Amino acid sequence: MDKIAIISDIHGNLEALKAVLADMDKRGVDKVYCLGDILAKGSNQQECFDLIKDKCEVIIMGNCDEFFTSDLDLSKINEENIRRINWNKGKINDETREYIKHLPFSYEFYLSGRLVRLIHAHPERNDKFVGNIDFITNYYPLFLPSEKTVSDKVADVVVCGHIHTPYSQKIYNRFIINPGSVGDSIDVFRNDSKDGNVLFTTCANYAILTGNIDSLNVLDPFSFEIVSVSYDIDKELSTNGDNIEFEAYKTELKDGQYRDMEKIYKSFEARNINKDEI
Ligand SMILES: [Mn+2]
Repeated sequence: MDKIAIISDIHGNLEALKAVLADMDKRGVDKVYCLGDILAKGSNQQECFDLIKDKCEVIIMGNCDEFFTSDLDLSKINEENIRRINWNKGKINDETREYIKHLPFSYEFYLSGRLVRLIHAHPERNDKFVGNIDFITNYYPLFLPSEKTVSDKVADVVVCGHIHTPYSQKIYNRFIINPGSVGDSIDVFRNDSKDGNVLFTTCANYAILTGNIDSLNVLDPFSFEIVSVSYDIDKELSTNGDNIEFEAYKTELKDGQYRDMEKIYKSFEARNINKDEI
């Protein structure tokens, strides 16, 4: 059987990336695929890209990869955001920028009779947020094809990242698998009286899918796992002296707390989730 590791949302965190690559070596992984968001947030974006280009057979484009390699009209953007954009844009060289610009939106393959589709966030947009805070009816569209997907088939397994929290969901005889984030793991549901150990949140996460690649036999065995690996967060932060958003980045890495919870709370409202009941 084939073992495919799937990584996502590395966000310039080299220590976390090295930790997951070392872990998958120990587990005898055959291939590594990447769901994107190599760029943004951390200082070591070029180094992460170099390693990922070397190790990954498939890389698709994340929303941050697209944003920070595109030609932006800065005239309507405020000064603070222009500084942030320029800092991130300066983290990779021209050759890398060209390469990332041409990454595909999605990728598909068969594994033990299942059509597996890789997308960064959603089949229509790489920045649309669907995840573990959604009701069951929000999940089905993740399986549907779009003009941007490779085929027009409904997927049996969708592997998507973007939300930075690992989860899996089985509905309508289909699986959603979210490997979480390698370099910027967070949990948006937080409550001091209910939270488990924060070190469970701040580990680097990735997924392994096991089955027979290219097999159309639905009776072939299929499994997946989500793997959490610790890494040296302080060492990574010690290489982020130039980070334009160091404090926000540090909070995410050390506390697993997203930097802009107001944005999350707005999305809770849109989903009729009362944040005071969490
Ligand atoms: Mn993303």
